[in-house]
Amino acid sequence: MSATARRGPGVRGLSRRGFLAGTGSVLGAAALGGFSAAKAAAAARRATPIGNGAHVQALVIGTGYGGSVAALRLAQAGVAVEMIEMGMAWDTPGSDGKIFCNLTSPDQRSFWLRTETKQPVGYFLGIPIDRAIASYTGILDAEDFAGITVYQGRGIGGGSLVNGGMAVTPKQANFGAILPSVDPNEMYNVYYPRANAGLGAGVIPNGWFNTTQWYEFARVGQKQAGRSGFPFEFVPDVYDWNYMQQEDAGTVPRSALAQELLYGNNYGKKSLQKTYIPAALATGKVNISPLHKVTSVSPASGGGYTVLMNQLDTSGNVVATKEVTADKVVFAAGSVGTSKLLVQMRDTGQLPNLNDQVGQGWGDNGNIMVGRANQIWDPTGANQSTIPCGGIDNWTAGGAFAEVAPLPIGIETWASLYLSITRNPHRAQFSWNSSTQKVDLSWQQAWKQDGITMAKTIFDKINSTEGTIYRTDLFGTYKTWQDEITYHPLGGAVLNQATDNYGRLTAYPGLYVMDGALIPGNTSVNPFVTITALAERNIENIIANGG
Ligand code: FAE
Repeated sequence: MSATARRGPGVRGLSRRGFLAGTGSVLGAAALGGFSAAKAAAAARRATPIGNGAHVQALVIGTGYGGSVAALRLAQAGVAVEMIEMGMAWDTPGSDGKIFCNLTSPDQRSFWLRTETKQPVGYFLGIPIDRAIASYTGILDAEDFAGITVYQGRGIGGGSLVNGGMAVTPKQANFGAILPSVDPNEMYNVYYPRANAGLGAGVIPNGWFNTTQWYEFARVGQKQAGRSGFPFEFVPDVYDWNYMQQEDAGTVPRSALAQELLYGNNYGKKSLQKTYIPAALATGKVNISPLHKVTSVSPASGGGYTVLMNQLDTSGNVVATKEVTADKVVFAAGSVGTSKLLVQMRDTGQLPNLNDQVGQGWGDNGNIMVGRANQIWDPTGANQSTIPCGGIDNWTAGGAFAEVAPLPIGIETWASLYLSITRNPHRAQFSWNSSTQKVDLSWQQAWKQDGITMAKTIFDKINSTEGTIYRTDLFGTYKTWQDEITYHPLGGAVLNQATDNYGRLTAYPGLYVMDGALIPGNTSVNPFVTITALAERNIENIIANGG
């Protein structure tokens, strides 16, 4: 009997409350095939950690978008699935009664194994605002490479725990440049709609947008875009907009309206913890082990694959090492996590036949942040929702799509903040460094200049129309552009290059890539809808063809 069958399915260490809180599970039930919340809760109650020596049918590394889609669809097809997640379960309230901390009071829960926060907007009035925290397996990882810091979510739900929830489908005209080997009709007729329904994406109600104090920052962004001749586009988000209006009315606990940004969201956001993951659990075929980090995958002598992992405590110490075997392994550890594992496995001889495209084609989705200083008569509001709702589209003419981002610090700043996605053409590669025994990334900070030039096609124009200037106090002292980070790592195991056209690592039957690593560096908009839709497409093909 398999270890899975012996233990019964569940979420190791997850409570019923953590997975079924909020309104998202209702939507998930409708969109994901009528899963039973009661069944998911029962699965969560039966949970125990994966055992050393277990044999599993399918092992999924990572619980972000790609991993959650793969687990749900495999389980619905009758396959027993073990999900392995290096981060925490995020289902237990801290001493303040909340699972997640907020932006202005970050504590140990905020960052993954750091002794000081590393906030993307790390200065105010040119003064550093990072603060000391206890080292802990917190929710946001700021992973440093030589030329860039890559922000990623850690925990069950991956990036969905920390992101802004902007659920943006790229314009179909741009799709050919994003995933050239994928049939766009199939994506736009089947898989994007399936992904958006499963994720629970929706647009802010217009009447409320126009009147609420919480979106004054976005209305200023809209007005200024229009005055400079740029379209401002409302974009869907997975936040429950009805819930946010109740927050405004004071009838429910606040989350988006309580400065919850970057470090998790306690109530209104439909993260994967409220959609795909409980739907997967409700099948009765899925188990999840949090605080387990996969370190190696190699062919097993009797067939299938040997997977090694470290079980961690909340200080990041290894408390157990485990060896399991799996018939199939799905790499869904995110662009960086999957690429690092595959490059290391190839170059240290565990998976030597992975091709030379593995590790290539990595990009930052052209991310660039900037702030503008508005005129005194254009305040952006002391009270700002943490959830963005629109962007400025200048992709075709200038290569930039700028999300109008909040700066919810509770005081009037007169600042407009933007996260731009640009058509930055540079691509980096991952490589194994035998002297440090780590995987390096060849990205250079200077490459961000192309993104800055593209973002300036929007903001130079707006500054000129408005008679305003850039803020130089948010990312350093006299530093205009945040050119040291990305929120959107993409690539490293590109579809139809490192894998076949559906994510199979063909040199090793039964190994698949299912996450942002498949996308070659840019999606023209925020990426998680495309990652989800592509995973829906790929796993359907893999299941239909028997793996
Ligand atoms: P991801 O969600 O990162 O999941 C990978 C999972 O694998 C994580 O839970 C890892 O902890 C886990 N993992 C990694 N290595 C291992 C290992 N060795 N063993 C076990 N587990 C492992 O991957 N995108 C949007 O579309 N809209 C937004 O509004 C948006 N805002 C963002 C804001 C922030 C601050 C950040 C950081 C990202 C944002 N993103 C946004 C990006 C989005 O969250 C990201 O593209 C997806 O989460 C990537 O999905 P994957 O499935 O590739």
